[in-house]
Amino acid sequence: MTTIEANYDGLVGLTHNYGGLSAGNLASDKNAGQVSRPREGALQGLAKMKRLHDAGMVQGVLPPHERPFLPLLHDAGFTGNNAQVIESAAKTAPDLLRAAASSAFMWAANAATISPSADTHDGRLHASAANLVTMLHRSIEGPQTARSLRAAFPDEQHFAIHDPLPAQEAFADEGAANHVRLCADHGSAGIELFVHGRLAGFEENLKFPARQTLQANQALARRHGLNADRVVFARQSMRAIEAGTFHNDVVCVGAKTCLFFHDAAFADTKQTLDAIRRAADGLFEPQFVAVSEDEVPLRDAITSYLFNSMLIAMPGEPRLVLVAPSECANTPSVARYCEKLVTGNGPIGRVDFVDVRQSMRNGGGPACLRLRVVLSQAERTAANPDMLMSEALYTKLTRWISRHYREELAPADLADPQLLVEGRAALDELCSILNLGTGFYPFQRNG
Ligand code: SUG
Repeated sequence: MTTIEANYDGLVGLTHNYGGLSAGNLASDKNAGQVSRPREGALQGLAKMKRLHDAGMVQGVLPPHERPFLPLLHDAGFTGNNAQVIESAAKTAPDLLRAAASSAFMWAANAATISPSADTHDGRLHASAANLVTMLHRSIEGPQTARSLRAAFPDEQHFAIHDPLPAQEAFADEGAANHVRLCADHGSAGIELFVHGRLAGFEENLKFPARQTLQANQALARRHGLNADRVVFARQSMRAIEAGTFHNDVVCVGAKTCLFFHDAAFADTKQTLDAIRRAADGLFEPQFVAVSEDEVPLRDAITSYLFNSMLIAMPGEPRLVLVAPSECANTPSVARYCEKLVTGNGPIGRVDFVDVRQSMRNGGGPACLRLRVVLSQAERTAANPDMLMSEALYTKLTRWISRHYREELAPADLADPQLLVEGRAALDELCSILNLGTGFYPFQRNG
């Protein structure tokens, strides 16, 4: 077995809901207050994982975090028993309760930034859990994400799992959603493109927040021990952010030697592409697939999430496959573009549509739901097998979701203390399905 690229997907959580929590994420804003369908959302995510597993890909599972997250409510001064804390938060601070109840951890592309061992100085795979400090509801994810990653990749001889960067706006970090690795083969040294929306310390007059800083990206490249000549730092265009590109992966995705992006993605496209060519010099010839405003207006790219597709080298397929959200097939400019893409002789040979609509309504496409992890043969052997998809795990998780997840969740349901009780029972059971032990969640350790 050679080096492969695995996908670790976040399981959609039991409290999946439309909280309208993410300014600058147009879908989250548009669907705020709608009734969500957690069970359907979890099954859609699981079906995507199964599809890739069946196609011969290595597929991992990242467990949901505990929600509502009482430590946030305690820190904010709510006291009493669990039911009292939830009920008084619902009455006096409903925004805070929504943040504490968010299932946003499901978007695993934001969980961490990963540098494969072929790129790092010490020959280990480096992963940094993201601090996600820009959005309150996401700023509570980092420590539990680090725990999940340590469970999935326990052997320190092969894996270096870093805690999140300091929780300060100068280091605002949203994980792999702003990171692209290009390479000739997964196992050879590659180049890593880090994209930022702003520079720490400079006030930009932006309509929406830019969530990643250059300083965070520089720190990640340093901690991962990357070769500076093989790293590119590029800035998102202000136009893209203002149009709703809260992460670079809304307008750009890359795989192997191919970078697929919208013309509006980068502040300076020529400079970015030149830097990529220089970084790749001697390793491979980058292939750029740039989509113009005439072909696909930025607005359509953002609403359909064309670029939030998974771009993958599927076993047995000569060209890359774009696993795109089904919304792309229903957006005329994007559907036309996809036709043209596969009939051409470029690096992308097929488009496969998946239904992840429950996630899409909160601004999370197929690529948001997964964290890519390149694994050598030895690393694949060292990865925790209990967190990898199989027929048996798929069956167990399908049953677990059907038994524990609510069919519908309306905003008012977040005030129901029973949701916490149901969630804890479900996560206790999940710990035995995934073999995570008895102290994996804070509530199991502290009550
Ligand atoms: O951070 N949505 C997420 C979507 C993350 C998508 N990830 C990537 N592009 N990689 C976010 O904005 C909405 C939650 C709510 O409104 O209930 C939310 O957090």
